Amino acid sequence: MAEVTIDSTLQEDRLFPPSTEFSQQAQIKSLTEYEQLYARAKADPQKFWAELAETELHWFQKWDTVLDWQPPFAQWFVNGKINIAHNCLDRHLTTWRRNKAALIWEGEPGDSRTFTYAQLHREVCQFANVLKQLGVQKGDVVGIYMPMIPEAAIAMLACARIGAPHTVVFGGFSAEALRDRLNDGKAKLVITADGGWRKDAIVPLKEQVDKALADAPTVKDVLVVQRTAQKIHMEAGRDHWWHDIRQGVSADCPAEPMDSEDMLFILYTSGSTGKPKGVVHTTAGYNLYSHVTTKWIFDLKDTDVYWCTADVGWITGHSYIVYGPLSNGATTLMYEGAPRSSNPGCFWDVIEKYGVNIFYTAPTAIRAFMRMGEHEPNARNLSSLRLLGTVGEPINPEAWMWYHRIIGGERCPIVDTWWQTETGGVMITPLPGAIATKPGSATLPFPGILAEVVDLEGNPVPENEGGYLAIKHPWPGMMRTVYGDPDRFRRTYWEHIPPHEGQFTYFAGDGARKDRDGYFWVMGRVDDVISVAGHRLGTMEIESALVSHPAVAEAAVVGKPDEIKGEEVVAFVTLDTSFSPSPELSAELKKHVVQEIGALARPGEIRFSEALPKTRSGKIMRRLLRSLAAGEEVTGDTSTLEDRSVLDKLREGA
Ligand code: 7RM
Repeated sequence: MAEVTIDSTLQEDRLFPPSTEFSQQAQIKSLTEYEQLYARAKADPQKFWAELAETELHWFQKWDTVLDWQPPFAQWFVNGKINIAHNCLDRHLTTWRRNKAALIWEGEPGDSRTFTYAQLHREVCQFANVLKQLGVQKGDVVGIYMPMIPEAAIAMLACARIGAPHTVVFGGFSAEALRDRLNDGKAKLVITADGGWRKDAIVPLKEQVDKALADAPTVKDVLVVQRTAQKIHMEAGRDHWWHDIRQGVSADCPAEPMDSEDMLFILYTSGSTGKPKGVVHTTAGYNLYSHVTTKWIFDLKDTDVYWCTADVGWITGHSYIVYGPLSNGATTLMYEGAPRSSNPGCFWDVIEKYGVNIFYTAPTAIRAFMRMGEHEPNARNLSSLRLLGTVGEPINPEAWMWYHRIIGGERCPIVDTWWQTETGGVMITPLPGAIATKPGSATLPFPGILAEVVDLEGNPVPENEGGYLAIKHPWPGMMRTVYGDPDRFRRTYWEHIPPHEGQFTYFAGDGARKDRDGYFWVMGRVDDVISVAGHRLGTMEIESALVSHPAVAEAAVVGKPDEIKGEEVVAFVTLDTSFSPSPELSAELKKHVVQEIGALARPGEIRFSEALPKTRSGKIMRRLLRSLAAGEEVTGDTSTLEDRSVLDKLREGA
C-alpha cells in the first residue's frame, strides 16, 4: 500500500450556502437542480453534450457522431462545421447585443477603450483580412506575443475566424522561450506590439521578437501593434505596422466553416521536467465547453460586467477572458496593469470605475493583497460585486476568508475553480447558486465530468484519504494531443493509472481527497509530495498551516533529502510587512505547524524570503526551491519564471 495515497490532515468545517436571493436569480438554482443535471449527464454524457451543443452554439453544419473515442484520442461532434469567432461575434449582431459592450479595456497608464459587439466584429474581420493578405492560410500557425491590449483578443479571434491556429506566448517570457515555441509550432507569422506597460515600465516586446526571430526560420512576417510608441527596429520586408497595413483593407471577412476537430490553438505548458508541451485544443468541443462552464459557473447575466484578471497568454485568459464570455454575449473586461507600488489599489479602482459584478483572480494575488492590508480595498466602493472566483492554485482557508470578508463583503459566493490548460475549462467548482462552499475546497465536479480520487490501480480511495485526481470519461474541452508528439500525450496523462473497469483514466497530476459530502480538496501537485518517515504529505496543507500564522503572508514547502526520514520539510516563508525574520519567529512557526498538523510535518528548516519564485500566472515553482533546499544547482526549464532576480536573492540568502 505504500506510495499509493497521500496523508491528509486539513480540517475545515465552515460551510457557506448561497443566499436565497442569489440562488433565486442563478442559472442553476439549487443543489437538487445540480444533482439532477449531474445524474443526467452521467447517465448519458453524449446526449447531455449534444443537447447543449444544439441549443448553445451556432453550427454551419450539424455533426454526425457526438463522440468518437479511441482512447486516449477523442473526437467530438465529428463532421460538424462551426467557427468559434462566429459564435463569439457574428451571431450576436442579429440580436439587441449588437451595440452592447463586448470588451471594456483599461490600460495601465489609465487610458481606456470600449468595443461593442459590432465594433469588435469589424476589427476582427479587418485584422483577419490583413492576415490573409500576408499569406496566412487555414492551418497556418500564428504566434501571438502581446501585452494585455484589445488587439491581443482581436488577433486571437482573427486567427480563429480564418482557421489559423494561434499559439499565444506570454508577453513576460524571454526571447528564448518565444523562439522555442515558435519553432515547435512552425509559426508562419508573429503578431506583437512595440511594447506593453507593466508595473510602470515598458516591456520591450518587439526587441524580444527580433532576438527570437534570429533563429526562427519559419516566421516570414511580423505584425506590430503600436502601444507604447517608443523607438523600435522595423525590419524592412518582414515587419509591418498594424495601423499602416490596415489602411483601406476591407472589414468584410466571412468566418471560415471549420471542421469540429480542426485545431483552434496550441498553448504551451511547462512540465516539471523536459521541454514545454504544446497542448492542442480543437474547435467545437472547446467552444462548447468554455461556453457552458462560463455561463453556469459565473452565472452570467446580460447586465453583468465580468472581469477575469488573468493574462491572455494563460489558458484562463483564452477560456475566460476571450472565448467563453464572448460566446455568451457577455461584457468582458480586460486590464493591462498589475498591482504595483505606485498604485497598490488599482484592481479596486477598476472594480469601482466599471461597476464590476463578477471578479475572477488567483490565490497568489489575494495573498499579496492580504499582505498589503485592508486599507486599499476598504477605501473603494466594491458593492457592485456579486460573485468572486479563484483559479490557479489551492486557496488556503485564510486567504479564502479574507477574500470573502474584505472583497466580497460577506455577500458574494466564491467559486474556487479547479482545472488545467489540458482540460480547456473548469472541471471541479461550485455552481454558485446551488452548491454551498467550504473555504479551501473546489467542491463538486461540473456536470458531465466524472472526477474521482483513486490509487495507482485506479480504485477509488476511501473518504478523506488522499490519492490521485483522475477523470473517467472524455469531455468536450479536453486537450486532444501534445503538438507533434501523440506518444507523449499518452504517456503523460493516460498511462499512470491503468484502465479501470474498462474506462481509460485521465491523470491530472494533482493529489486530492474527497470528504464525506463528496467535496474535493486539491492538495497540490503529486510531484511536490513530501515523504517523511513513510508518510506522504501534500504541500497545500502544510503551507496553509503556515499561512494561518499572523506573521506569514505566503509559504512554500519542499522536501529535502534526509538520511533517516527520507525527506524533511523545508519551508520558504514570506512575512507580513509588519514582521521581520528572527530565530524566535522561526521556532514559533515550526511549533505552529506541529500544533496545526502534527510533529510529522514540522519543518526542519525555515527560510525567510522577500518573494517566492513564481510563474507569471502565480504558481510557486517548488521544483526550483527543491534544488535550492538540497543545495543543488537549479536545472531544467526556468523560462516561465516571472522574476529571475527572486532566484538570485534566494541563493544569496542560503
Ligand atoms: C487553470 C490553470 C493547472 C494546475 C492544476 C493544479 C493547479 C489550478 C486550482 C489548482 C487547486 C484550484 N491551468 N490549480 N486551479 N489547484 N485548486 N482551484 O491553472 O495548466 O496553468 O495549471 O494548477 O495543480 O493541475 S494550469
